[in-house]
Amino acid sequence: MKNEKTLWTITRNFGDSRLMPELKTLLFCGNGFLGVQANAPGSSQTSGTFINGFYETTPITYGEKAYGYPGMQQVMIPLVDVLNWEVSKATASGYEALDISKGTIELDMQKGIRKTSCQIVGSDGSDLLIQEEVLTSLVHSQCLYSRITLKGRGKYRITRRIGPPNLESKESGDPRKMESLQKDLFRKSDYTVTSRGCMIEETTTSSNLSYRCTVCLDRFSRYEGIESNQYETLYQDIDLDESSESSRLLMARFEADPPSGLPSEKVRDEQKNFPMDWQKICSEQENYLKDFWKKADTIIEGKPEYTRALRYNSYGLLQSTGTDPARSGAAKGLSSGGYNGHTFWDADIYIQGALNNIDPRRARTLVEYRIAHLKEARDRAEELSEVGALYPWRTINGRECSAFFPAGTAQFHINADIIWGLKSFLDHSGERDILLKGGAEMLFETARFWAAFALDVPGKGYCLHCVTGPDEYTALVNNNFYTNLMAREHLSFAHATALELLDEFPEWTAKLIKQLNLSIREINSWRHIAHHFYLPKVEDSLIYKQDDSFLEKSPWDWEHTPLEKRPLLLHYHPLKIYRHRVMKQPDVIMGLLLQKQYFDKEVFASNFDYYEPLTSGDSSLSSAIQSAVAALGDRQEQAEDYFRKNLFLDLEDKEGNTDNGIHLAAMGGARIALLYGFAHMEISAGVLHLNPDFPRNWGRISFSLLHKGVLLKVHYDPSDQSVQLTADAPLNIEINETQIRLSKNEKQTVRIFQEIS
Ligand code: IFM
Repeated sequence: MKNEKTLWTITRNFGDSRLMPELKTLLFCGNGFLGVQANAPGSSQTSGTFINGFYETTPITYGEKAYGYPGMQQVMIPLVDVLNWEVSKATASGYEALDISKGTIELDMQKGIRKTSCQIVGSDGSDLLIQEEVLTSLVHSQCLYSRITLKGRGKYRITRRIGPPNLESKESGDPRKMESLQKDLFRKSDYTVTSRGCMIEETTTSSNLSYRCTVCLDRFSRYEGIESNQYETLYQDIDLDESSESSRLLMARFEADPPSGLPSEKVRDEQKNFPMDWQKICSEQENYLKDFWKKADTIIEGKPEYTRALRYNSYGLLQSTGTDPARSGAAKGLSSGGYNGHTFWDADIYIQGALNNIDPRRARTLVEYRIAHLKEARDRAEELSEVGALYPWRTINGRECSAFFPAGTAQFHINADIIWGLKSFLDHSGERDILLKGGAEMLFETARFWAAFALDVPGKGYCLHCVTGPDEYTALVNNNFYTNLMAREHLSFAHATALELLDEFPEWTAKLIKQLNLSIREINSWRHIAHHFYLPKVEDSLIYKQDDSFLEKSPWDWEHTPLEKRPLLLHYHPLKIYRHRVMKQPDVIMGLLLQKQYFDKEVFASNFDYYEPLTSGDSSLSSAIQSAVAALGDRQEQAEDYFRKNLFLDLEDKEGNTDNGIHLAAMGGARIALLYGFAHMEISAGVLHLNPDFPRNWGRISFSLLHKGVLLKVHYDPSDQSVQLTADAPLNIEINETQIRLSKNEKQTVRIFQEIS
């Protein structure tokens, strides 16, 4: 077993004062509200700083525009950079910048701090250690800290340049990157120098959003304001002739939508109360994380790299999602502006799916974000001449901004994904009050969409025509299996929930039904449609068809597709790809996984085997699902291969695009594969079921999960297939079909016997 501490840290080296591009995002720090990329000292690279959901809008230019195409793009934009600094040494003739070109950068996931260290030899031949610690507070979410410590001898000056971000992004032709931005992002920028730092307040040109950043130094020697659009330069002096080590702290407090026109005395007053006690900030951060890891940590004995990678993936979820329903979880989290900072179904399935039993507060926030945008979803349904509510495929502010409808708006499954998120949140947390706080309304309005959209085709049942499923290498098809299956479940759940609510809260529910102009007849029609939904299937076989025509298409010619032409989406016109039986990401098996209660091992195995060779894996959302379904189908070797591929996607930059941002869906996918796949987790009739079957070559596996507020700890030993369980409150649970009643803190061990195939 590696040294315990190294399993909590991610460490990388840098040289020439430059970070490798992927390290900026891999080692970002965030707290759900604020995100800041990794920086190297003395570097001209700016580190992107993001407020979750803070965006600018730009018009979308179409060659040929049709009715209902979104008009405006939303782009999460980088804000003022406060992590640009260098150190200089006092000499007889002034200050001389030190050449800090090499160093080490380490992300500590237990402490919640990123530390950059550079050891240099000063001009007098003595050693000087320079360290920066960066912390985005999980307790004070508006606050970002940078603390610089020098160890050595001499007099030094830290120069901090509080400046605009570098907007060098070029048109790349890669849809996964951030849109290139124009320079005049802000129509208004105010800079105020205060006695302890400075304040920057900016308002975007088109979206008209404002933020304020108040920078505060603990020991502030003097300031110098330079040209207006360069913001400020701040100095902190350190005299190491008096001691051999000294630190200087900077705090930047970011507020979204701040009260405007704050008088400078008020700023000064506020600054006095800013949390600036470093020891306290660190211990608050560590305590927060202690609590998080109690629920989120997974240890796989004998596989230290897996343990560390699992921690990194869960940590990424924590850093990129918060507790403010105005902000969701973007595909790249808060690590970059990749995918323009948009929220996709990644948030409802992969991110929330993982957070449901680690951090219900964050999971709930993701549901609340959707509820908060029901109005925009209703407007969109109306714009498309549909009924009820239709959520956007990609968005920040709740409005659709996907310019390419075949792989955008046509992914109608987003409605059912959001409701899968709602249902799974309810199953895990038991917080049914969310239904009364907008959840039921969202559920009913989105169900209405399906009820009107589905067409009853004689001989088949209810069909969905002209839709795109999760597999973006196939578009605008009839009866996509995933979409039909998820819509069917959505309608059943809406019907069942309406009846339950009528029973539990008759008056409240009757009022809602009236307000939505619903009727019991309409609600009952949801059950009828669900019962008669069509699922495409190959006759006399266990194979489900991806859609009505997919299996008839000609196979992709892999033999003549050189590696340089991968991923296909960057080298072939969509129409070429759409005509072939090739998949970007799992579709049928994803549906089987999310509705696993309806299928058995043989179905998982057959469909996994059938679709695996057709899946190009060009999407980072693939491996986790393939791992989970392989595990459910008892394909242990493949399950582990895909698990590993997914787990190290960013840590090893497997797709060569981590510089565009981390892949938050894959990060959530790691836990999904672990629990829904290897541990066969399911909740049925309110009871948690587990049937762990981890690879036999793994050592003991320890993981925890929260079920309706109860913390369950599970230790599974593959050598004798025993499961040891403890819970911090009484809990009923089923292990491999054996019902168990756990009393508070009681330890129980259960032996399970998996069939060896
Ligand atoms: O949501 C995904 C989609 O499924 C595939 N393209 C990338 C999106 C963001 O991760």
